[in-house]
Amino acid sequence: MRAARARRITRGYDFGPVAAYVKFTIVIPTYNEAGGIERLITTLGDLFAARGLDGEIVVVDDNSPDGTGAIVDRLAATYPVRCLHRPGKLGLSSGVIDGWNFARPESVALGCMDADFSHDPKVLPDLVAAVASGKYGLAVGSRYVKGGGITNWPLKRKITSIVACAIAWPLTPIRDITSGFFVVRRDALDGVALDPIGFKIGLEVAVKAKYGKFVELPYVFTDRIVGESKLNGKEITNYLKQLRRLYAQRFMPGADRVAAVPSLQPRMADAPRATDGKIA
Ligand SMILES: Nc1nc2c(ncn2[C@@H]2O[C@H](COP(=O)(O)OP(=O)(O)OP(=O)(O)O)[C@@H](O)[C@H]2O)c(=O)[nH]1
Ligand SMILES: [Mg+2]
Repeated sequence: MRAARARRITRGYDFGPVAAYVKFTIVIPTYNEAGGIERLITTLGDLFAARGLDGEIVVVDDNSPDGTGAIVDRLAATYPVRCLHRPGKLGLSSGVIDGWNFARPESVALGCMDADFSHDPKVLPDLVAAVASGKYGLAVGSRYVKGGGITNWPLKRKITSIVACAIAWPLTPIRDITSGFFVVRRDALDGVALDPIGFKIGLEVAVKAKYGKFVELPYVFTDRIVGESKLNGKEITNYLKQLRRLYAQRFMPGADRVAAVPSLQPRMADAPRATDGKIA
């Protein structure tokens, strides 16, 4: 098994002013997020301006019936945001992968976060700075290091989250593997077959990408206050399927050939590239 090359930062950290010189793209997948998307884009845009960061925001919207995509298109005139419009609800992980392929070519770091303010925008510059420093190829926003946490979750959901992380431990030493809030070096994804199943794109990246060292930076997860959750029982089943495939690939390479369905494993380089903000 790969040696643990972790650093979990629990006290003050300073990666220097490097982030200002590194171009990055943060992808936000959306489905019916009209209630909060404008506030998130303005918050991120203002944060980038205040910190002198060269960040691009890519929203991947799946033709949300509530008009999320149109709100993003309107904001594109004022903020560093572009919307990739997909024809229907195609899933969170495939949205992030398509968004990374749609990112401007000059971005050398790629990330993702949710649209519902569960992921604290103020932590994003630190994730970028950690990757920009050159010390870490992957920076993960983490609820499960000192200083991180969760507010407003019922005990049942907290236990589900801890169990979901625990059953992935043999695959990766990253503690908060279901976080969904991270930044990775773009070249760490070159030629990597990311499986777009389900909600947990972070697990795919953590297990498959070639990022070298990683770091977990604390953030406090806040439950959404607007819009509705898209997490359902099917996504929990998808997570178990994803884990089964990853375990097979890691520990039974022969079984991998049987389990791997080519159409489910687009390479970054092979995935469709949209140039005009639309994927057919
Ligand atoms: N493009 C796209 N985005 C999606 C899809 N499913 C979920 N999302 C987005 O992915 C992000 C995470 O979804 P959430 O519904 O917040 O899931 P969650 O955070 O696990 O659940 P809650 O804690 O209840 O919010 C949000 O920005 C959603 O709008 C999808 O099929 N397509
Ligand atoms: Mg959410």
